[in-house]
Amino acid sequence: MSPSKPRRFRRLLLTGAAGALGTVLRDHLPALADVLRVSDRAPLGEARDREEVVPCDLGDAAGMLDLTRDVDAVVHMGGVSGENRFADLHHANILGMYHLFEGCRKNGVARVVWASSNHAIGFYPRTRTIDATVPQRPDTAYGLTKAFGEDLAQYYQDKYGIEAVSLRIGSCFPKPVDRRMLATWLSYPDLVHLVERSLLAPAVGHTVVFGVSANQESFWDNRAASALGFRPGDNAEDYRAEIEASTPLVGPDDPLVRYQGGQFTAMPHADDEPD
Ligand code: NAI
Ligand code: 15L
Repeated sequence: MSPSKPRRFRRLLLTGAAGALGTVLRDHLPALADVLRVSDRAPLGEARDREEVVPCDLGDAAGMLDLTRDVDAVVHMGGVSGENRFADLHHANILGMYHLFEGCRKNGVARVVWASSNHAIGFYPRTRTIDATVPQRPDTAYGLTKAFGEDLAQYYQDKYGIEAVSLRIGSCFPKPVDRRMLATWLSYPDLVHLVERSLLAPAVGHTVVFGVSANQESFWDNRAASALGFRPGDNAEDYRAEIEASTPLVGPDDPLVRYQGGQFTAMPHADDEPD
């Protein structure tokens, strides 16, 4: 984000600001807002210049109502970020999304950009190219909570006019580290660009997009993100030789290569007692 651009928002809220992606966005979102309000239940350190630090648990309805007050838009990265016990997923990803959107409704927040996940559609085979309009096929209880979040965002758009962009993020890491990520990787610079476009694009209604770089290998048709002005600059292909040299080739029935959600499709149910 260029610091020379005029700042578009008076106050932006960033949740999950202590997490991996929140930490990246915390460095860049100040270019867009006079004040960045950062929140998490984990420690966030001292407030930086033009920042407000407001700790909050997503499961705290009253806290979330306060957190969303006097905010123009939200970048919601907070939540349980992988397969987990349903009680924990329910607390952060289901109740948390509900509290967030209720806060936005009651406080008149115009737009929410939030981290859904490819695991909302993880059971599509890799042989099929899908766009963001296909029915959800969650691959885990985690993916199920992301599918719920997308439906919740649609509901609040249809009924209350809150705009939202649901980012079905692939694999957002400094670089791809396995063969699946040659297709699913989202670089940090492309994440920042996608969030910026999702905040600034006009009239998004509720838009679902894939959070993925311009990877040569791909099973996602991301025209919906292009329509927001997203022009990714990175390509996982640059890492192919390194990854193929360092990771084993697996057979065609291995979940890693059979389904878009990879190994998540084969994860045990987190609430089962271990044998
Ligand atoms: P992370 O686990 O590093 O960060 C999540 C943050 O949410 C943490 O700082 C955590 O303290 C906070 N959090 C969890 N439960 C909370 C609660 N009850 N109240 C308040 N804060 C709570 O995850 P990461 O990688 O930064 O991901 C951010 C978002 O993006 C998550 O929602 C994740 O599901 C989603 N995502 C990430 C992908 C990736 O490749 N990193 C891929 C797809 C989706
Ligand atoms: C996700 O949703 C997770 O948050 C992240 O840690 C990765 O596992 C990613 O999906 C992925 O599919 O690679």
